[in-house]
Amino acid sequence: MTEHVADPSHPRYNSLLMRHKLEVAASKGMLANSAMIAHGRGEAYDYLLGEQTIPSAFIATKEIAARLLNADNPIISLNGNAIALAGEGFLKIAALLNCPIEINIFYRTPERMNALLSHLNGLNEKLGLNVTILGGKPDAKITGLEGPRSNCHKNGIFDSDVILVPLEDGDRCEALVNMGKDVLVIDLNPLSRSAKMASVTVVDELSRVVSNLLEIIPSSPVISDWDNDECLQSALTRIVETISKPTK
Ligand code: PTJ
Repeated sequence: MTEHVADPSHPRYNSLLMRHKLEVAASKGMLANSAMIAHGRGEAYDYLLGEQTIPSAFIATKEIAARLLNADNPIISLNGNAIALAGEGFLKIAALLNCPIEINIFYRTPERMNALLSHLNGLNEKLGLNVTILGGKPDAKITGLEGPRSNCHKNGIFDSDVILVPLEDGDRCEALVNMGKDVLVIDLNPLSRSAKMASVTVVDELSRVVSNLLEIIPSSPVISDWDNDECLQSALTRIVETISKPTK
């Protein structure tokens, strides 16, 4: 990144860097018009969580790593925001898991798909990886969903048994669960429909989750007896604690 964003000593440096990544991605036509609004909602929750990985989110990240490692056909489904914020990291995770990435966006246009495919393919080449990137030629539909957001690849999302979906929309999450898949969601909002519908929800900022996954996956974690409601409750408890702390 050549353009000066802010001094790394700035207290909100990470937040400014992420916003800048989204601005750059928007200028390349990669993002939905409402991408910044979605990000802003995430920032608000992140503020309330202390802008850090809370212990329950770290445990949830271990659980998703274990489930992805244990899957027969794991897949990572990425949208515009996820690719803009952490495209490189997701490619490295896919390489570790030896699984494909499928670009699957809510606001699907051929122009956005081309911009996202060429961005991820460029990163794949730059990193010297050989991750299969799907999404360009969908030949199947997510059962029970209408419109372009149901388009998917038969040898990708459709046939997967375990799917990692950062920033998923509630309807699609529900449809994927109804297809019998193990649906692993990353969402800063513990109250969202996706967070509540998922098999495992990591309530954490997706770039932090990516860094954590890159550390955790090589340690081969094992699947636990998972209680997702308890995990969501821990995040809500943390938010309540933040709000009720007296201001200095
Ligand atoms: O690229 P597309 O077409 O698939 O469109 C993507 C957006 C994000 C515009 C679309 O999916 C959307 O409108 O999303 P929502 O319904 O606003 O939901 C976004 C959810 O992600 C919210 O619950 C946010 O709290 C959460 N979120 C936003 N940024 C992050 C995040 N969670 C984790 N990490 C983030 N960086």
